[in-house]
Amino acid sequence: MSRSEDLFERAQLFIPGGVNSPVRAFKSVGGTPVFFQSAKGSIMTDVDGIDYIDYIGSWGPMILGHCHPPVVNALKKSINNTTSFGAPTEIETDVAQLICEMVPAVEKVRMVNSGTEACMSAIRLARGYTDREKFIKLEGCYHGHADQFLIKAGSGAATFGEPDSSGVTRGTAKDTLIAPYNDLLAVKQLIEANPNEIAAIILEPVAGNMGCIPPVKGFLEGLRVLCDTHRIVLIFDEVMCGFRIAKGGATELYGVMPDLVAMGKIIGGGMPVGAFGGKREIMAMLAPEGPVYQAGTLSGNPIAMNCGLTLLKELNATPNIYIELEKKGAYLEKGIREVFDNHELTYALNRVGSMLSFHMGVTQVTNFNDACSADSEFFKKIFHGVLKRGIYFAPSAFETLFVSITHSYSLLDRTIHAIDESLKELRVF
Ligand code: KE4
Repeated sequence: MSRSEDLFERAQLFIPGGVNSPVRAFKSVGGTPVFFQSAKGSIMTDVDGIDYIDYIGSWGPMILGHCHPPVVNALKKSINNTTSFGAPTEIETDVAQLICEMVPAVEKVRMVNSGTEACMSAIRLARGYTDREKFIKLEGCYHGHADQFLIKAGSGAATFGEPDSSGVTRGTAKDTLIAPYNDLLAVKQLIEANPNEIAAIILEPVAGNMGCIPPVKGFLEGLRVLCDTHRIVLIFDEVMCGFRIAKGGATELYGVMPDLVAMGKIIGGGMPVGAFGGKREIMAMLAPEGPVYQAGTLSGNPIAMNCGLTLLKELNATPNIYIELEKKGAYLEKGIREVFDNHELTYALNRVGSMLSFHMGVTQVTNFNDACSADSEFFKKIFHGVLKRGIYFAPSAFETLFVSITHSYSLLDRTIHAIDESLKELRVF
């Protein structure tokens, strides 16, 4: 028995499902989750001392690789002052100012401790600003585990949402309206069916939680027009794609300005950090300035801020990082396409910069339904085929692969080769 199997058995005695976040449990791919003990750059080492090329990167934060030396040094230095004051510090303003400089839509920003907190606070703020209760979510986008996001559409896009998790009340679900991703007409119909009742539209401008799905041409622009026409707050959830697809995120890449942006992951570099920010007049509604309450004991934690400031400063000062990420993402995409084509497979591969995913058995994935119709059984076989060859993909067909700046071309070649070898092995049986 491997140490991971041992540790998983023990973990299940004390932690629900043996994990502190469901996706880690390998439920959708089967098998025992790998337990890790260390990581450096793009390599993670499991508890049996086996190395893996890591494409999760802690679900996005490790854009400059694990244990990036400047980040480690910043943490070592800051830990000697305290782990938390629970009082204002200069570094919080340094981080806030840098985010405002980097992200075009952000004029003011509030730090929180997770992407969930960032998204749920942004919705509350939009409701307070517009004095409206409903909001539109795009099917397949994930905004964290706050009740109002754990909703799926009833039959047809015009009905109210239904709870997608037990424990979420119908009272909560009725205010969450759902439309298919990339379907501007469905969003327009929801707005017309709920005149003057919708506070916000929230979406991942580049979806990463149903595999990677970019916005189709005109989709983001169309949402902007609808929000301007109907005084609806447009919220970009950039917890995953922020600071990754471009220094200024989706606004820089697609030229569409949201009213609020939810952020997370990269700004903490692996430490628990989230943030939400946007137009000054909307952010002015937030306590203690305005009537919308939001708080957090560890928000703006100085250790996490040191990590985030060090990372963001480097991203801000080194535009070549994004050129490099694009090149490496394109290299990996090309290699995977060549392997799939050589094996005469049907697949859809989506990529935006260093975020990419592939779905088997389908030719295009532009929304959640497309993603659901893919062959997830085939994905599972590829996942385990590469895992045993030392490549660690996200343990779900509904996630995204992240390339970091530390993925060398030889590691990318090893990844492409592992996929090819896995497919050859599958053909034999
Ligand atoms: P957290 O609360 O997990 O920090 O962030 C929630 C969140 C919000 N918005 C987007 C676009 C996100 O991708 C996430 C979290 N992403 C998942 C990965 N798909 C986190 C992994 C997990 O749940 O363990």
